[in-house]
Amino acid sequence: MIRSIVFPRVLGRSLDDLQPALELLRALGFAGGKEWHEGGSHGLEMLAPNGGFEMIAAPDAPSVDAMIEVSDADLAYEITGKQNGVTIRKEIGDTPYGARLFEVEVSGLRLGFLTYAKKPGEERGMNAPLDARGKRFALVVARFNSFITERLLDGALLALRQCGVAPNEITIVRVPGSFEISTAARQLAESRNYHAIVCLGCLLRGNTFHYDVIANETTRGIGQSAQDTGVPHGFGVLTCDTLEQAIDRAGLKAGNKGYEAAMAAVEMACLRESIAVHASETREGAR
Ligand code: DLZ
Repeated sequence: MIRSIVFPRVLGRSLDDLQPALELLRALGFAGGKEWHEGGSHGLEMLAPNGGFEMIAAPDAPSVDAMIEVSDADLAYEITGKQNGVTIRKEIGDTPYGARLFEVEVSGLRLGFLTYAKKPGEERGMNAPLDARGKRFALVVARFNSFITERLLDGALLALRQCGVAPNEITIVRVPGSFEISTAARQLAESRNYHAIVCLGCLLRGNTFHYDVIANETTRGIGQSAQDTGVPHGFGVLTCDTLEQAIDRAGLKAGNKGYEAAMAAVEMACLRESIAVHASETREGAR
């Protein structure tokens, strides 16, 4: 049920209050994680190779000692209700950011439990745990529009870290442009060294026909590599009309597509294993 844990700390009322701590932690090598800015409040995660915490600036801040992500907050709430000595501080409910959340106090410890919005199909059928400990990943990153693709890379690395992938299990390969991604991805997939490949690029529509040709070929090449080798490929190649759209999709308004592509790669790598186990169990059962 437990997915991850974050230690939120309210350090002030405005973003400026966070700057000294942010600068120190960055200087020491903490990586920036998820950020949110909502209704005058701000949250910034700082991640160590294992674990991290979230600094908050808010006029009326929630105060929990730890925020624990679970796979099903409603079920966790039900279980919590049967425990002795637990006071519910906040009833289970929806948050403005699409999560289900409740807060408790137990032995003087104030804990929040939350589940982010469920993906379609998550409740039924075969689900892969997003636990990629011990798995190896290769990331192919286009240098063209590197201003964007390096942000996609940051997002992808964050996702892999959150799924338990060790830094030495990650290989980063840079290629000139999106057109070259599939060639490198295929070679990496054929090496059988990786559980999944994450492809990151950014195609911006210019005034030429070139854009469509490269976009089609890049997509086809990556898809074909995935199908021919059977190795999952996360598709994190942005195809945008404007730079502004690309910026939004590389970490601002529309999330970070690199993060999403890496999460998809993790899920597919885990699912591939689950399907193989299920298939062999089904075969055994049929004997
Ligand atoms: C040539 C080209 C153009 C016009 N635009 C992009 C782009 O928006 N994004 C991208 O990743 N790459 C672009 N490229 C470069 C091609 O992908 C490729 O690297 C070159 O055509 C060399 O083969």
